[in-house]
Amino acid sequence: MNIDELATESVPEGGELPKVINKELMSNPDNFYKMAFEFQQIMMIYESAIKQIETKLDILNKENKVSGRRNPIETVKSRIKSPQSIASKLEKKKLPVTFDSMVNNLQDIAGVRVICPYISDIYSVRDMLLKQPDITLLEEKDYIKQPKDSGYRSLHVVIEIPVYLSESTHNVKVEIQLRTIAMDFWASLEHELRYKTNTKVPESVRRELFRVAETIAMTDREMEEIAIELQNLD
Ligand code: 0O2
Repeated sequence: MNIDELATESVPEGGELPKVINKELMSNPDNFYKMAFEFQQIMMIYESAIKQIETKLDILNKENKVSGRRNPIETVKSRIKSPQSIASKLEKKKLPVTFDSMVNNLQDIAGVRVICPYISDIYSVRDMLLKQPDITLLEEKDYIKQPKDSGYRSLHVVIEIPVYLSESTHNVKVEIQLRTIAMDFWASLEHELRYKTNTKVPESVRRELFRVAETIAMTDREMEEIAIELQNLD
């Protein structure tokens, strides 16, 4: 079966996600190819949504540059959630591991991380994005004002953006995590430490990580105060 034939085939609704090893799928190659093709199509739409957000952020950056203003965005990182992560998140939430289920229940298949120099930049970038008419805010979690028990800080917004294809339009959810360089430093290392540890992280280490997060948060606030002080000298 070639790819054009696959495109015209109707795919059964709510097919199982193609996991890396799935004996049932592997024993039926036609079924496997159909699902792999549908999965690829879905992921292409999520990738397009990410591209649109990246372009918007790039334009905002360029606008600030030509206006001679300080850049509120340090770095932008994007990722599409891997099939394994999608399947394990659905399983963890006791939801069906199907295409419909992942599209309807997961908000972070497309993820964009915006790293900003200062805390106030996070809220400026958020406002600049949400002002745009094709972006709809679905959910906001402010882990800066209310940090997680771990000490984790970031502003999470889930937005919806239309992706226009040749014959259809898809409203796609994208999770945007906005954080400072300091918050990102903590979150990246803490994530790696947890990932590398096979055993449960001891309570003493959790407390230590929390304490470091507090120190980092204080440094963030101090850096912002210094920046404001210098700005006022101009
Ligand atoms: P990955 O690989 O980063 O994508 P939900 O996603 O809404 O179903 P929840 O727990 O309400 O579940 O989501 P939340 O807490 O708003 O966001 C989850 C994401 O935030 C995580 O994604 C991490 O990226 C980040 N995050 C949340 N808490 C912590 C933390 O304590 N430490 C670090 N380093 N990151 C955190 P995933 O899905 O875990 O993984």
